[in-house]
Amino acid sequence: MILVGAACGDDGNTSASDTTTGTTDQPTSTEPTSTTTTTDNPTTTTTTDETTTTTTGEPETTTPTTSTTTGVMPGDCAAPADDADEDGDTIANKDDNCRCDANPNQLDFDGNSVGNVCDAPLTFTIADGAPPEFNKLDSTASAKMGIGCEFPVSLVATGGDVQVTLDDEGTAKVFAASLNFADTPELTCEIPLILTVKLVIQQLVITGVDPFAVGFPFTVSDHNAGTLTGMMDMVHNILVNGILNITESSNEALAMPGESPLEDVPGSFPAGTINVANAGEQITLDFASDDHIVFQQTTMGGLEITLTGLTGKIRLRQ
Ligand SMILES: [Ca+2]
Ligand SMILES: [Ca+2]
Ligand SMILES: [Ca+2]
Repeated sequence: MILVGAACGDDGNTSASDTTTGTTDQPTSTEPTSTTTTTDNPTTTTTTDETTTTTTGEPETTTPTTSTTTGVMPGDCAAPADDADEDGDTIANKDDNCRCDANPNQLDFDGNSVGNVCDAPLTFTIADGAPPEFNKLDSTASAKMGIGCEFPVSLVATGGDVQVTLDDEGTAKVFAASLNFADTPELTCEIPLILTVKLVIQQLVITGVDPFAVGFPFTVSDHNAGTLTGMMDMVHNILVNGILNITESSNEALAMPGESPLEDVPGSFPAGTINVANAGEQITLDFASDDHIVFQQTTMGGLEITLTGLTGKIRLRQ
């Protein structure tokens, strides 16, 4: 859907908030707002859930969005609207909401007259003005060097987006395109008689590797519109990028290097729940795992940092 692309670009711009260096790629977002960040920027009209923006009223009416493209249906299909059945799904081309891909159930979750199978992925971005209890993942980091220590970490999501695809059987798959997190304040823990670890996690970005399935315990017809509530079926892989900045050691001989880049460090999200509400306008990722290992990284000095857990919600909107 075209709305998705536009919204995604705008939110990517604001989401960077205070990061000085362009952390992610997103080259397009530089021109209008540059440094205005998260204030209610008057120029852009994308703040849908604020109060009275012009675009709030039902972004998707029933048919007009696709009516402009007369002959060709989405999905790169040039089959004419005739009585033939191009994809053999028993639905004639003229009635088929996805002419070149078999979708006998004709499911259309977002009601845009294009079948799920032909829809572009639903893209959800970090919700504007989400309350603090959202967009925060609490976790625990540990530092090990023979003996270990632990300290709590609160990761605050500041941007990014997640995509959801639905098929004609009611199966959903979720893909974490990117999730950006604010830098953590300094975290300190002491490994007795060895060193004091002062750690700051900077420019943390989590990216999905593969879409992961979400199971919805309903019938197929329940997937056609409305609210979906499902469960991430299994732990799924992510990639972690960022910087572990270890700022101080109490033992000169074991002083750590100043920075330890995290670059494509394999990690994984714990299984959790997922909610897609209001015909796909909003999605909430709910993580609840106290002991799951998200990622591990060993610094040049041999100090192993482990991030475990992840409990909290990330709420996104389309
Ligand atoms: Ca057909
Ligand atoms: Ca079809
Ligand atoms: Ca659709």
